[in-house]
Amino acid sequence: MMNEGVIEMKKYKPPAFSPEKVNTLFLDVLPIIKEEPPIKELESENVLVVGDIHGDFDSLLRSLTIWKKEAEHVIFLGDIVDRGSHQVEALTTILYMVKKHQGRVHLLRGNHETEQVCKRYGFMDEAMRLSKTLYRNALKLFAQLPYAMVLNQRLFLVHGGIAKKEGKHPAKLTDLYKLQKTPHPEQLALQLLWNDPLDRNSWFEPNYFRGQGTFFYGKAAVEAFLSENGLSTIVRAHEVKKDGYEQMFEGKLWTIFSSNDYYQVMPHVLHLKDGDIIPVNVYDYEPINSIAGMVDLFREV
Ligand SMILES: [Mn+2]
Repeated sequence: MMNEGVIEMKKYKPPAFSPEKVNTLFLDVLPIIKEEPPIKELESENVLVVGDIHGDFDSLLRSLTIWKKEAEHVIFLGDIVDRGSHQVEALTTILYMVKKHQGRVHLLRGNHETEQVCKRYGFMDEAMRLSKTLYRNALKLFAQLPYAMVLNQRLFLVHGGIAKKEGKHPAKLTDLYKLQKTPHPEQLALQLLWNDPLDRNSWFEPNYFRGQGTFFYGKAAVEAFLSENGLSTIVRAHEVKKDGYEQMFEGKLWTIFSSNDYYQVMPHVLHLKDGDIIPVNVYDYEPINSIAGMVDLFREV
């Protein structure tokens, strides 16, 4: 079995959370998220990027610890919920940090932050067990999450990837700035959350693996998108990678995966510092007390 050490090590689990406290937080955070544009912009030379969490509370605490110790900002690329064992707790913890450290903790939308998907892969059941109101408020939050972020006018951060517009060409940033945040994202937004790269010198091809309206994008599409928008690199999540990360197209595209709860892989985060992109194994860090202790705020009494 791979990663034996990982399986034997201590995994941090949250206590039972109070549905009332969680719901109050969701209502507090909604106006903060609502104000954010569909495509966020950020300037910082010291950023931590976290890929899919999928209810892995332990990897989340470690990722937040890395951010606290090493970086100025932390950006979650979505897919916080579904599949794993502590989805409500993971979402609650991130939203608490969004509120407490406003402007330094950023959450983007993944394809699982959508009712159609989260009613099939676990989140609806887990949230409804706590409270129906809580589930409804989570959906309201999901509908207001930004689709992507442009970092330092150079990097494009997004859950799935670039979107096909007309003919073979990718949608430009100017197209994406016009997107509306909505419970059921329109075609271009949906592609940002769902599309996958394909290691070929191609443009776009139908993505039968993900379903109708989604595409694979190849190297030609990536290079066109980057040069047409004056960007250098795409950083995305959405696909499990056995090492926790992978680069493609001579480093022009990175995939990051930060969960160990569902797929037994080594979860990583990416440290974007002074122009470098550095993969960090989350198991190199033990959760610090100020991070591990904050879950008590939501403890059921
Ligand atoms: Mn995904």
